[in-house]
Amino acid sequence: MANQLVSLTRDADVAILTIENPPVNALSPGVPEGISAALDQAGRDPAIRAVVLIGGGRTFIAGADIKELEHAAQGQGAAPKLHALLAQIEDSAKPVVMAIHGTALGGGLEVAMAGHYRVASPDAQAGQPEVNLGIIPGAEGTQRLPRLVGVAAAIDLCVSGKPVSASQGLSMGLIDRIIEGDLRAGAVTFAREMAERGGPHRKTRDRREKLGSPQENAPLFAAGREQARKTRRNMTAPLVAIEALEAAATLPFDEGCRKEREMITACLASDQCRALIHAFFSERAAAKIPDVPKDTPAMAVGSAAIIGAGTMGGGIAMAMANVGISVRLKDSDAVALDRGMAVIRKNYESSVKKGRFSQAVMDQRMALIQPQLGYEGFDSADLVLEAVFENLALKKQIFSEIDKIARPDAVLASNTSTLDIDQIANATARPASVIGLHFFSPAHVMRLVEIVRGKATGKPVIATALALAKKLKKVGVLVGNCNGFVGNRMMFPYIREAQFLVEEGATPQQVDQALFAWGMAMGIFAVDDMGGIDVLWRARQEAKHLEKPGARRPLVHDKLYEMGRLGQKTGAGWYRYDENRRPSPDPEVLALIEQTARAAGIPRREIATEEILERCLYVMINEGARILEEGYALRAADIDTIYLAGYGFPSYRGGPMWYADTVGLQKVARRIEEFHRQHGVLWEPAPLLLRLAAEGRTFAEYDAAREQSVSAA
Ligand code: 3H9
Repeated sequence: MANQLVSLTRDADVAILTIENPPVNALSPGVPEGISAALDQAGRDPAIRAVVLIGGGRTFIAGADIKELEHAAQGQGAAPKLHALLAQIEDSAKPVVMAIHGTALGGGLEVAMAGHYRVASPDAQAGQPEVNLGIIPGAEGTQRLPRLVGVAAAIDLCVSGKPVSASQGLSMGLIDRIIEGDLRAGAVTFAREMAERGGPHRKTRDRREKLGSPQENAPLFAAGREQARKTRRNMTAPLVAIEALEAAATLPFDEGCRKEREMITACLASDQCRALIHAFFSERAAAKIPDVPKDTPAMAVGSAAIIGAGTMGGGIAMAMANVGISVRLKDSDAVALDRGMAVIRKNYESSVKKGRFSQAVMDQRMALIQPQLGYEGFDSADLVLEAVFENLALKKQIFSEIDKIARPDAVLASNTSTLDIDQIANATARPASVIGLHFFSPAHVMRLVEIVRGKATGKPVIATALALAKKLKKVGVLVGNCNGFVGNRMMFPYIREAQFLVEEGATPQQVDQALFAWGMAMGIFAVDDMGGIDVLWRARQEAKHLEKPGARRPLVHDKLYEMGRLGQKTGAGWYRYDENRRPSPDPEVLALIEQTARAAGIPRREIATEEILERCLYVMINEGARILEEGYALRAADIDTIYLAGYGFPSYRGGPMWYADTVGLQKVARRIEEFHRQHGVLWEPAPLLLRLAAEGRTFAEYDAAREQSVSAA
């Protein structure tokens, strides 16, 4: 008998097994058993000649249940066991046709590959995203995939983790037919054709024709390892996946499977896996706001009006146009507007050149962006968004202007990265409509949007912002209104500490190299040069009133600003840049640092990598703990999501707060106390951190306890 998660129906001589495990038909406990029982039943029924396996709802199978994997990774259970099911499917005397719509991911694709045939809707996708969770395809995927698509394509799928479309799948041999129209009916017809054609129906495990020879494969595996090291720096799973694919190409199927099992077991027991699973669930948890339930009415934003055609305004306009939102892009300066539109055009042209989309798509997107000097059409936009530079007085003036023009129900958003959203909101007569939408540069690429909730921001406005982030394929994280919000508030002490380190004897490249090797996408000085020395300088001027009296201040940044060394855009900042924006250390800066330190009486010494890392990371974590306790972030996990999606923090370390948990809060607190003694007031330990450390708890446990108390309330 099938069960509640898998139903068995008939279309004459074809059995249809439908998985009903919303939302994504993960292979949770009961699903493999249900498939197995239904298959058994279909096998025994003489009237049945073929079987179709299909997903109910919006998708085929999105993979193993990641909750189960999480338990296994924490040593609290075993990984899901799918091997017996896969063998049963493959050994079925009646042809089994997998009918794929939505996504066949991870274990979902592995189940599909055990079928004798695969058909798919035109918009279906299939992939092995396990590396994103720090594991490898562990249900024989590394053994069947290269048998179907060849070694090169299998390496690419397993290392990139990116899915392929149905048509790509068709051309690589993963999909046998694309079904236009009704997938279920098409799959039944296909299954009947296969039954009529007669057996034996090919088993993927028996196929070797695409596995290649050791000589052919050696350069492919070498290139794959190179790809893994470049695109998945410091990550273990992609390299292990390649090893498993090597086993597929050289060993008999069963032996390859045995190796794969050992490998996934080791991956599951790794810190990287636990961190990446944390990152997966944290990203999804961010959309859940306790006092803004899912049914809060939200507006579907279809049109936007943006003020400011600079880097941010232009990038946001592209992000909107990319998902079909029409945009009015206003700049009061005609030259700036032309320049902004030229940058947008250039970005799109470069994407067309790289084959990311066609010229026709580019034309459509360009047509959605209407440049203008005035406010015409702003009275009909769903969303009005200000993206001028960080100056509170200017932003307040703009908000008072748009207050007079915008539709009464429009959302009024500021892209401020640090400023007080309440003061901005109070420049209007409708503060409930005002919210911060802090995009990150380049806004059409970076996934993070900090959604800043002011005192008066209405719940429907928050729901609209969250829905908009999802529509833009970005990660929206709700934060409170404090200087720098969450991301930049933690970034300020981080960059400040890095500067203290160079004043004390390190060099910018030594600091950057330590951070990069540890896993950061970029060193902090390189980030400052990219963002613009003037941008940080301006943010500091706006936040001068928040400086602690008597606290040490970095000394070199102001000098770089005064010298006009504004970073990449002027060819020089902390580094010197060539015409291709490649950085090199600049003796002038090193001399400036030394001279400044000497004049200020700061003794210089050798600084070890460990100290660089501890001071840069722990100062950030300490601020994160403060933010959490003050309620400006809802969860430690939200802080992690912000750092992973917007600040180049290595995903396999789970985010700053998760990383602190893995180091151990007692150790982190002890070091912060030591730094406090050595360096003074800026290192004052956050009370929450001290408390958790004393209680032997973690930030993750703190989140879980808060979640429980919220759901109990
Ligand atoms: C694997 O298969 C291992 C095997 O090789 C070996 C085993 C031995 N499990 O993302 P969404 C939840 S590894 C459990 O917002 P979308 C998600 O948490 C797995 N839950 O929707 C969320 O819950 P909530 C390989 C899952 O439409 C809800 O579904 N597979 C799973 O934007 C909606 O998710 C993957 O890595 C899961 N597998 O995107 C695929 N998937 O509403 C991971 C989703 O409570 N999943 N949930 O917050 C995805 O990439 C996206 O979720 C997907 C849908 C593209 C499917």
